[in-house]
Amino acid sequence: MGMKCKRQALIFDVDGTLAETERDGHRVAFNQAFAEAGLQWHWDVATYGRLLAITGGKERMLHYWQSIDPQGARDPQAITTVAELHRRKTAHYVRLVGEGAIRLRPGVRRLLNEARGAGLRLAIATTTTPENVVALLGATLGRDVPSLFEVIGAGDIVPRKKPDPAIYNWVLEQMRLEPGQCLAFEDSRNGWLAARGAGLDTIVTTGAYTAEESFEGALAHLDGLGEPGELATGRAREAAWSGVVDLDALGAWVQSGA
Ligand code: XBP
Ligand code: MG
Repeated sequence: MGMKCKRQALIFDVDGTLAETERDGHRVAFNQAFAEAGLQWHWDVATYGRLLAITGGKERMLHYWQSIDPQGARDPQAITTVAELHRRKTAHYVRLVGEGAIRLRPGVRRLLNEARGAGLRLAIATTTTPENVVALLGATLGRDVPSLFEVIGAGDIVPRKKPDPAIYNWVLEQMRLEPGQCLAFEDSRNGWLAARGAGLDTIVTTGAYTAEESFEGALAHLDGLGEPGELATGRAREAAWSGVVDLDALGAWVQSGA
């Protein structure tokens, strides 16, 4: 089991890592919920990029509210308002991904298939709402999501979101695995800090919103997983690297660090 990459399990972030969900998925859904509620709030692409520093949709909305209307955001009703907005936002997001608005990033399906074929265990560790994960994976990978990922750690199941390591610790506990038996896949600094905090080696594949972030000490820091004819580039084990991230590549990186 897992001989090829010398680990037993791969743990994946969702937003930004499996798919570019933020700009055309979450952001659009937030704006639809705001408009529906009669709010003048609108998050353009650049504004949303800055707001991604705050992980979690409810936390992000409350932070934004505090920044534009500190007094209103202090009202005891604010938490309820945010929760209701978030329910609407989740419904919009689930509908959007169900309509096929979001595709998997290149190489994701290939690596998941290879890992499954090699008997590796797979899990999810994400900040987003569980319904969103099921909707996205259902729309992109097909219906049998629970049979592919044995553990899905998501949303409010832990009290503190990334960069806190809680969600990774929870997933490791559920799987009864030590961090050294697993590899994590992330796209953002907040996600990488969470994985690192849990003691996990991490492959970072940056995307539209995270290309400028820094990841010193990550096992690999690439622009994607790559596909034949569409190679990933970046650094692995601090050396320049270009190729397709497969179990052989992962095994070589783990090996050289052992
Ligand atoms: C993802 C997030 C999430 C989504 C919105 O971070 O921060 O908050 O933007 O999802 P990561 P919800 O990829 O590091 O897990 O609105 O469902 O919270
Ligand atoms: Mg992410």
